[in-house]
Amino acid sequence: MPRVFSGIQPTGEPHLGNLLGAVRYWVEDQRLGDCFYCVVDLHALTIPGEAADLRKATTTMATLLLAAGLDPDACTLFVQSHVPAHTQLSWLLECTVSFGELRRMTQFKDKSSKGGEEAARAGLFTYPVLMAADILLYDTDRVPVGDDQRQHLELTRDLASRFNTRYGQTFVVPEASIPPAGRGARIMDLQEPLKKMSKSSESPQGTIGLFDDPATVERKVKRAVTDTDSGPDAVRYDPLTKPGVANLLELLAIAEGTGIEEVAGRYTQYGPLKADLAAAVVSLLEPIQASYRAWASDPSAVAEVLAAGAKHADGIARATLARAYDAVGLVAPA
Ligand code: AQP
Repeated sequence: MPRVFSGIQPTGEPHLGNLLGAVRYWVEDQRLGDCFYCVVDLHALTIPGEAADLRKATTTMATLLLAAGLDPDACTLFVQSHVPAHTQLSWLLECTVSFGELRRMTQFKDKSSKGGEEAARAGLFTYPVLMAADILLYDTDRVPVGDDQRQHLELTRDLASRFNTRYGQTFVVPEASIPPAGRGARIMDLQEPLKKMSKSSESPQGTIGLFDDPATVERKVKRAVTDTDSGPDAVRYDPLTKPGVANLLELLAIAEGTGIEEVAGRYTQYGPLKADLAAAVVSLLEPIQASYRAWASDPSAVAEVLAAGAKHADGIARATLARAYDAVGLVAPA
């Protein structure tokens, strides 16, 4: 069975992009591989936030992943900070990566652009290295992620190969598993369809949260930015010239489990497309929200899942870390 690893940051309310670009694939994969899924709470510290919010968001995210369909009997679900090897391996990889490589990471440029590089946390700069450690600790073959993580995955592969060349075979070099174009690789913001939907978006109206109620979903979809085209040809899938419409068509095709062209062929106007999309998203979210309420009513069950997950993950992560420590010449305690 291939080893699979992926993570999600508890940095705010998870959204449709997280679900369609990543989490639904995690659920599909969980019986096809030996899967490790992680709430990467240490990554959340790279941007400003309150301790109480992080505490709450971590539990919420883990609960939501269970509600979305992760089965603790089929996969390993845990919280990153519960397994100390993540930060320990990260240091070895910080001593493997170059400053120039980290400088080229577009997510750092994007996320530091608001407050400026001078004020950005050093952790925001080095976070791709911690992500590499997350992945490499589990001898991961495949990493299901959205398209925005492509560059970080390439860096992870480079670091694994470099480490292996320098110190001898230590890590498995993982493959990124990114959904094909049009199948959730990059769900766009409904208000700014040239930007990806994001938890930290400045346009909350453009982000459909997984906890949004039906009225909110309907409002956001109805107000989604399209264009002024009209006529029988207006509803067509063309992400380059009609990004807003293309995003709506992609969302509806995924929600219905049909093809984009088939969906596009059914409409000549944006109004009915939006109405059907809103209904499809509500149907997609309702069972997740119901399951969330059930899991959330039993926090100790969630805590038990996470404790068991961390125990299992810790055993594997320790073994990989010991191999890496030995490879670089660190002397084990007597
Ligand atoms: N818009 C998106 N479309 C498809 N996939 C997406 N992912 C995120 N946004 C989209 C994928 O979701 C997984 C978890 O992402 P993350 O929370 O770890 O971090 P992120 O990629 O930085 O996501 P956000 O929502 O934009 O969070 P913030 O605002 O905190 O940075 C990943 O596999 C990601 O590719």
